[in-house]
Amino acid sequence: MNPIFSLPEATTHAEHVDHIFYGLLVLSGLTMLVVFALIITLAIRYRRGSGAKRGPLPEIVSREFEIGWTMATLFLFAFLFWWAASADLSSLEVPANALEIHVVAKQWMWKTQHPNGAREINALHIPVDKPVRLVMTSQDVIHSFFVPAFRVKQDVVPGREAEIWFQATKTGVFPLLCAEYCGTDHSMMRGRIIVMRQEDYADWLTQQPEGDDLAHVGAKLFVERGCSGCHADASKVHAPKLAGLYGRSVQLSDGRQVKADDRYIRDSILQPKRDITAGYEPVMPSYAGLLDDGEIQSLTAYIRSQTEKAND
Ligand code: HEC
Ligand SMILES: [Cu+2]
Repeated sequence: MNPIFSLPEATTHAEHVDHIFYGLLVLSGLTMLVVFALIITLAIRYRRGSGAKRGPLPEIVSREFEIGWTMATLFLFAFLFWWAASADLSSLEVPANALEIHVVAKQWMWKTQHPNGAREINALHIPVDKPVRLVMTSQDVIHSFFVPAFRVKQDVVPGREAEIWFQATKTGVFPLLCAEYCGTDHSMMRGRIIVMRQEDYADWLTQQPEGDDLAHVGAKLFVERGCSGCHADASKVHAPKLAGLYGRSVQLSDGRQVKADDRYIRDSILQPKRDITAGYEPVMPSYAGLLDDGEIQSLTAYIRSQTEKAND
């Protein structure tokens, strides 16, 4: 429990953020005390009519003292910068074993999907003491995924994928809010994060209707939207085979090498003319406006699953 605001500290990140917050609070408090103490003593000492000496400053402050205290404050502030930056940077490095959950924001709800396909609306069940990675996108306007107890706030922008991760340290139910004004019912765009014991989460998951997982939905789209017409093994069109693509480095026709990650695949689908794979003609049509973000996530999951199969 955070002693001042009685807001639970429910992730490892929250503890880190709070330490920095209290560190800064104490430091600012001390600075303020020193400043006020000086103002008050000097105001009394040099008040009108007092007998205090007002001649030129005596030369008591040595050069070493000046350099010393300048360096000390410099180091203090460099330390503060490092301390706060390291918390932010570690929140960017997702642990490899993190549970991947997809989140789609829309006016006015949060839709979440677990790796096995189970879906929820305005709710997210997660296991405690396990890193969880959220891959988030918006179907319409900018929303912001805000869980105060986790000290996590991430804008979710249409046309992009945002990623955050956290590791819950306490079981319980914590409010989820949208922190970006997104229209009439913005204030109703709320949900609950339910942190469960790991066994309970596993049980809960088996009780959910299976739902098609992303890769299955993607496999269907791959055929329905005509991708397979060019990319299938049997196709007559000269197009790259996508099995084994995910995570590999791709040689582009302009000589650059890029890694085939989620972003590359997304760009390949929406702006195929931008990065042309070496050895192929730029004949792939753009799917911008034809596929929504959820469909692109599904297609990406499908392409990734093909790679996992190829590697098995
Ligand atoms: C008209 C044939 C055609 C269709 C339809 C097509 N593609 Fe492509 N695709 C290509 C060709 C040719 C390339 C290689 C040239 C390039 O990079 O644009 C390519 C490249 C790609 C790449 C990058 C592959 C690599 O090795 O770097 C991805 C990913 C991809 N397509 C996915 C898709 C998806 C998903 C769909 C369906 C939504 C689709 N394509 C539909 C022809 C097609
Ligand atoms: Cu919103």
